[in-house]
Amino acid sequence: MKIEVLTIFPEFFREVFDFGIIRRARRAEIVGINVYDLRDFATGKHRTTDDRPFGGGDGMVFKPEPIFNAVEKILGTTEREKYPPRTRVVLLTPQGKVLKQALAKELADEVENLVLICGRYEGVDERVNEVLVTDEISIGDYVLSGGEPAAIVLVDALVRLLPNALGSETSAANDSFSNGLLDFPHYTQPRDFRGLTVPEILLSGNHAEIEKWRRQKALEKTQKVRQDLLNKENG
Ligand code: 9D3
Repeated sequence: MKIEVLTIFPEFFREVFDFGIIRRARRAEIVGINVYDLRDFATGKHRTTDDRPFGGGDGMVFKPEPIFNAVEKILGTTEREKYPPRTRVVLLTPQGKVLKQALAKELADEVENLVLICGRYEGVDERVNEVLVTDEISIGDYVLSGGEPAAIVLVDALVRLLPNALGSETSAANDSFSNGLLDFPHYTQPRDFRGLTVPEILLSGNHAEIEKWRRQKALEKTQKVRQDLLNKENG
């Protein structure tokens, strides 16, 4: 998968994509990530990327031109119908569809070229949506200062789902959420840490009973903090 990130804060991304699974996936050429400064695609004397909203109101709006120029440069066209196959242009926005594991899986499976537009200010000129954007995505119901942290979250969720991105020791199939439940509790050495002991069952060697215990704990935890996950429609 190739991922192109459009932002007015390219520095925001420099280090986050250079650690752990993402770093390894880049080195193995499982994913290629490029970050572009939208200002480089702005024209005019001041190369501004934003302006005041028509109709009035607070805040600023991203101008369409730098975003159109960047997409044209990256994809060779600004016509959705002429995008290369398996291309998605995603706008990270509070108005988007909320990211869930199923959407991450869909993108990981279906997309070869992913362009991420990070919004800022009060939003992006609607013509960007009308013409360029194939998907609007939010990462949840809380207010961020911009789309950049959301883009990082999306990239992380996607890259670990790409074939061979995880080491053979781990598997995305074992992840919390893939069975619709939260994870069970984990313990490691020492058996007695400051008088806090490890549940006996985990030391028993009885793998069938351990399995049962873990499933029960996962269910209890999910019931307690994420009742919504137990309703199938929300999976
Ligand atoms: C507080 C301002 N809001 C009402 C006028 C609008 C608003 C605009 C832009 C709120 C947040 C933002 C910046 N956020 C994002 O661009 C964003 C986001 C988010 O805030 N939450 C969850 N997912 C995302 S994806 C992009």
